[in-house]
Amino acid sequence: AAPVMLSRFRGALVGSVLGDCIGGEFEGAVDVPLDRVLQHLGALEDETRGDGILQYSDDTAMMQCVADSLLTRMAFDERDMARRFAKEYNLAPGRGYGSGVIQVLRKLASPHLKDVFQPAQAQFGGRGSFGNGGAMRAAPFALAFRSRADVCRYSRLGAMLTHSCSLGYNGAALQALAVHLSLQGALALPKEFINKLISEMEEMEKDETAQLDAKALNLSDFPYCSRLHRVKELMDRNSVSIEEVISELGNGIAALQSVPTAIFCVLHCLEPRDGLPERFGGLERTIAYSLALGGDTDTIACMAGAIAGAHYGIDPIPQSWQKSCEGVEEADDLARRLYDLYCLPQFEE
Ligand code: F2R
Ligand code: MG
Ligand code: MG
Repeated sequence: AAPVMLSRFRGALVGSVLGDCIGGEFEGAVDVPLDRVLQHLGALEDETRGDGILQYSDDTAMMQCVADSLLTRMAFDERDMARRFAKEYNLAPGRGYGSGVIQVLRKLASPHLKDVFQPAQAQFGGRGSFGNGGAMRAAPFALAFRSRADVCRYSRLGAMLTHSCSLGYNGAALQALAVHLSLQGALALPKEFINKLISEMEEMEKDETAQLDAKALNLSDFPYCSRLHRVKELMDRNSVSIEEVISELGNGIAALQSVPTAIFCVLHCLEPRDGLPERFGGLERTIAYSLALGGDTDTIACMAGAIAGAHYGIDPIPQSWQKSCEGVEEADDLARRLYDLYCLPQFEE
């Protein structure tokens, strides 16, 4: 039976934290043999290791800030969200933040700052960041807003607090949309799921700024649509190697090289896959496969974990995995509270 909506909400945020914590082991690795991934996952079942042994990184720290802000303000409030990012960074600066975004977070801490979007706009010589830091924390927007238009609008604005390049904020909107559709059960029809994402991104990438950014970076006119078409092509193939996925979609720290990849991981792992244990459920397969790609594993697994968790719900996620990861209980609590908020009339269209 399809999971109920509350279970999907909990699965989304818990899946996101699991991907971050479990994926952190291989972040930056070039070659990750599947044996090593399975060994790492097998160790999660060792009850003598202690609870919360795998710590979360910037991905979860910022996702918690997004969720806390939406819950407290019961709306998108850019000043509140920016303040929470800055405070969280100040409290725990060692969570593995991107080297550029640190400058933004320091500026956001200033009580004299008038425009909270300005520090992000000054990044990279005024071009803004195209990193995946906006996308990695985007899932709560899909849990707070019912309409697709609001999910897009607010996930983009939330990302713009640190990522002013359109590749950065459009990547965040794509991730939030994927979680939104997954919550609605859209992954039951994978082809329609990817087609919906493509048509939404076509609208977003028509924008003049998006076209100019793509040109400045020597990319095709509709960079996300083009990657999503590649996802579709890979889905149609009987067998796909890890090397092909990396060369077609990427596994890097840029949003363009990681958000479509995370979406592919979820789609590819809807079915059992060679090399992955038969006892694994869909979310376990998705996280295992994300790790085997190497590169930005914590973030790709975090984004894939959120989309997959929204599809499968909380119930099939192994307790041993949940117990091994720091921040799972907090994520579960945030998801329950976001569900209550989602059910309120003022969040309806
Ligand atoms: N930072 C990391 N991992 C590095 C190692 C961490 C290690 N564990 C440790 O503790 O030492 N991971 C986290 O960063 C990613 C999200 O980054 P975010 O928030 O997008 O940051 P930033 O700095 O804005 O962008 C990341 C890098 O992308 C390049 N870049 C972005 N825009 C650019 C532009 N316009 N021109 C040129 N380069 C650009 C830069 O190299 C940035 O530093 C996640 O993986 C998260 O897990
Ligand atoms: Mg990280
Ligand atoms: Mg990362």
